[in-house]
Amino acid sequence: MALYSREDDVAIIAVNNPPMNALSHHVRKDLIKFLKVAEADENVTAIVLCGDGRTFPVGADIKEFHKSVSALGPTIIDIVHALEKSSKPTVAAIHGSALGGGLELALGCHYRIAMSTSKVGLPEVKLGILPGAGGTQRLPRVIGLDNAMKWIAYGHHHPAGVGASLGLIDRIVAKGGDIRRSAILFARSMVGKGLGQRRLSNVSVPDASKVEELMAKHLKEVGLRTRGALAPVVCLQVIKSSALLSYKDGLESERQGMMTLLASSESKAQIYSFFSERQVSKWNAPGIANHATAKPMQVRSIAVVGLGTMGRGIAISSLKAGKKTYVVELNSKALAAGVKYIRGYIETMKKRAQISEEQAAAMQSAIIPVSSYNGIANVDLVIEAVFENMKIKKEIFGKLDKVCKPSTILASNTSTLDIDEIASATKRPEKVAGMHFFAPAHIMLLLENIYGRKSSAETIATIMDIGKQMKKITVLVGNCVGFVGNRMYGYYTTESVFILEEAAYPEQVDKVLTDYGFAMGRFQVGDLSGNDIGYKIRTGLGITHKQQPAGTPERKRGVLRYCPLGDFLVEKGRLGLKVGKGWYKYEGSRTPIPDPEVRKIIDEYRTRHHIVPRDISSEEVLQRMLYPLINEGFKILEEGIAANPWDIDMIYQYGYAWPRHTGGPMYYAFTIGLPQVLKVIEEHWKAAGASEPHWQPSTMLTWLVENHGNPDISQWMPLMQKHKSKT
Ligand code: 3H9
Repeated sequence: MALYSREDDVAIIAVNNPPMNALSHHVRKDLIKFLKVAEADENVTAIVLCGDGRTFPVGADIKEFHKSVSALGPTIIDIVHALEKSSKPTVAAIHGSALGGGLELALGCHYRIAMSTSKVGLPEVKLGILPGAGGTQRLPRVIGLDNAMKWIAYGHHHPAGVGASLGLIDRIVAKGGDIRRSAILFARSMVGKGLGQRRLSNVSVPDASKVEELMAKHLKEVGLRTRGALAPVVCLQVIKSSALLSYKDGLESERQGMMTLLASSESKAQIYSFFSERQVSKWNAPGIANHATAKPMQVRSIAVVGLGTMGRGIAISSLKAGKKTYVVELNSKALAAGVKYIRGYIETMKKRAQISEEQAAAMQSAIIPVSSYNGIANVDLVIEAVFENMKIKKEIFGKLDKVCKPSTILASNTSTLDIDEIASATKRPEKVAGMHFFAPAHIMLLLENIYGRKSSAETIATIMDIGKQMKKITVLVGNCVGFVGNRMYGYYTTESVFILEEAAYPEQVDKVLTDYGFAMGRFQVGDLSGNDIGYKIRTGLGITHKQQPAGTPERKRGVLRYCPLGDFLVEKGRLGLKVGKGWYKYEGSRTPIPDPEVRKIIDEYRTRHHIVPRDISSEEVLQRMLYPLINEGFKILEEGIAANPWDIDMIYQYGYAWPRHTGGPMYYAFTIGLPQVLKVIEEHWKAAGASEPHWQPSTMLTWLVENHGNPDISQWMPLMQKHKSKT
């Protein structure tokens, strides 16, 4: 709802719809009603619009999208026009955030004043839509076309001060000031001053003459950054109308753009992503604990064991979260190098104004270098980040268990190894868990937390809480080889080399993936992270080409199909970007260049095995890359390793750069339709049989299709649970 009050001659209309003052249908009804009251009241000379509680409205109610209620009048644009039309000065008093429809309301007001700490922006593009309450036509009239294109096509939130420098905010109220009081005084001071030029629909776009040049510039930039997404492009096209058409016609173009985008699968995927991102914090470890019942332990200090690339990034994340951070290396040279890197990184953040001088100083003084495990006996949480070797990890956990106080939680940053086995090296398995960071750990937003069979509720709640304090998208999963992310990714890489064998070169596969929306294709990613990583894992499994006794068929490992092309590459020293050659060659930059030598390796291999390369469609490449991963995702859900499909999708968006506008692997499967996905998986399974188990259809996927067709993604788990409880 909204609240109406009077302070002498000034009417105050306050949106009161916790937690974020979204402009739900009932709020919109109140706003129109109270604007009429204020307009009709002779004793009112000016009107202040504000938000109660945490914030100014942060936009339309996203929960109403794709439901009929969002279209129910009055709409936000009706309120924008009522505010603009008012004969009395209307003033938006902004605190917290004025975003989306919230900022559009403020753009309807004649004046805007804001707390210095507040943020403003039109982030609709991140929901796959555009500012649909006049924002595309009104913002360029205030801050110019160039700035409006940037703001709207990227959807960033901007400090109010930046808004003030562009003329969007008329007055800034310093931190600690009273925004409502300031707005009342400001509104009163504007009474009697003409409102003509304050009504944005009367104003023209200042840099309209540069429209074509600016369009070309922004289309190019947007194309590079938001690969394959429709909304940024439609946003730019609609903003262009503000320079070329009348306000009224521009609004019509905005309306049409909005209809197109709302109907797109992209907006549905983005809105799903918005809520999924928030849903993952409502974690559940069935039979152990959930977010609502478990209490985290207070963590004041964290020790990071191992200062390689991962350890350094984890230590920086810990320092950023304000923790006293013990950095541990037994070798003094490695310790010095790690500490030097971390200290240097903090200074760089300070230079780039990413942190203040005080924050930098606090972070520097919170670093405690340690060269023995005894030095971390009293820390609250240890995160081990040495290399991926079970024997070494168990040794370290055994030692940590002996020296650390009984309440210390011991976590491993393993990306694949069995957490229960690591925990078995200690006498405190209830205090052991996995915290799988993604490289570089201080930049990547994903944290995949793993609970073991014996992890306690408090341990799980604590690692989830630490993830939140580190400002990570923190997803809780169960224990299995590779957990969720890497277990699924394994089949993505397996299938990619089978495609090379049969039909394509690396650059052809990668192009299909980047056209789909990935920032990089699978082979470019391999080169970037180092092809030796996968080779080491395969060596651990005893399956590389070199390890086989003479006479072993090159394309088989036991009953399983195998492709040794990745082994050949590493054995020829093509480790990836770090040595200037891998699946591609690199000539002094990170740009991958298709390499005739790689083609030669593939061609010779094909000839040896009498494989005649065939034409392969982009559709087939995409299906073969993504469907095994999706199939494995269903197996993961079936086993309860992930509690919900959106947990998997968030892992993929934030850990593996899955394009957000398609939602993630599980949501993408829903968009395609589960029956269609299953059909393709079954065809491959029929053709490949037991030699390619990643094509064996998941029981859950099959059951859902046979019994429910393509049920809404929110229903997958409830339907399965119902089914399981009956059987
Ligand atoms: C729009 O305005 C379209 C218009 O152009 C015109 C249309 C015609 N609606 O994020 P938090 C919920 S599109 C419904 O955890 P924070 C959120 O789900 C909109 N619910 O807090 C969560 O619920 P729960 C354009 C919303 O402090 C709770 O509030 N605006 C909305 O980390 C707390 O949220 C945007 O895209 C909403 N609009 O971050 C801004 N917003 O507790 C969307 C939040 O059940 N909002 N909720 O999980 C945000 O980006 C963040 O909420 C914000 C605060 C940065 C403001």
